[in-house]
Amino acid sequence: MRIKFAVAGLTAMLLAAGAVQAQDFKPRLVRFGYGLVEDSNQGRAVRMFAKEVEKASGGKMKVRAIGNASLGSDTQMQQALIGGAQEMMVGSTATLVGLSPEMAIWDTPFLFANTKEADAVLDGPVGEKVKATLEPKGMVGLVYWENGFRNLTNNKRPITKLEDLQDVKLRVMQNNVFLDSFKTLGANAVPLPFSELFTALETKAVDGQENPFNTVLSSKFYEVQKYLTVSNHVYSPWIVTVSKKWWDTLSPAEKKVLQDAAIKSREFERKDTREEAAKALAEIKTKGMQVNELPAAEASRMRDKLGAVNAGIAKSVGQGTWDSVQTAVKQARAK
Ligand code: TF8
Repeated sequence: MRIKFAVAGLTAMLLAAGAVQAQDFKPRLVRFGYGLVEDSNQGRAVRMFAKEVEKASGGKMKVRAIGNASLGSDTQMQQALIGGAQEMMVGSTATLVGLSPEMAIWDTPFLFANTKEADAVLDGPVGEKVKATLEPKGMVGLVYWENGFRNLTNNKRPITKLEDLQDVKLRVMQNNVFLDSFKTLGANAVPLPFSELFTALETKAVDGQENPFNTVLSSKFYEVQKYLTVSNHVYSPWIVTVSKKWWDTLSPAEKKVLQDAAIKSREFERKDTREEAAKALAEIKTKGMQVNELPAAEASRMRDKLGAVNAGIAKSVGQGTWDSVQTAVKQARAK
């Protein structure tokens, strides 16, 4: 009995050693950039990924996590990945729409009702198909992480009805769907990179912004914003991407380490983000923000108004993708 276990143990050890064959791994430095602060759900997940890669490659692949947009805004980092000057990043799918129009599908207002639907669609065949559109553009998409349901904050007034958005100077992501959506709703929408947002709010260059609770906390928007409206108007994914130029130089074993670690990081990140989001509202209140819920009737008025925006999204992503996402959402909803 004991011998049998010992032999099994030895075999397992040899297999594990075989998996990390020295010749399969070159010493690699992976510069992994992200936009939020280190003490955020994004930062925690990048560090978890880094540890996992280092462990699985027997210390050969080192991931340097570089937060705070120190390597640039999302769009600047994308260009660095395409050019091969940076290896990896994570950022909003919304900032990729200029490169890959199909990514606009995730900006559809009120597309997902909950995270169960989001996970099923993003991790399913349509999510994969949209992710694959990045490759010909010079980036390899590994996994989607959760940024989360977006909510409005501003300094002008609590948003209790559609009309309250009138003339609110609202920062939006650099993306036409967001720009059109908020213009359609009557706000004065201003596209800005996230890295400039805090200062824009502080100097009152803009009145408000929209992001998940987690980011309102980690980026300390409560210091410069008075009202928060729980609107859940869109679910925002993050996407982990790799420079295609660099990816093509990796061995199959090195690629597998990154892919496996990415999947582990996705599970970690979503759990961590959801736990934080669940506690966030109470904390936001203790930080002094005035919180209100957008009444369901007002959310549906907004939704109706945004019908024209949806038609534009369908056009830019292609009717086929639009339809398969709608079907996938329905299937996830029925489960
Ligand atoms: C935004 C996004 C950002 C992310 C982050 C920088 O509002 O939600 O939080 O893109 O990766 O710009």
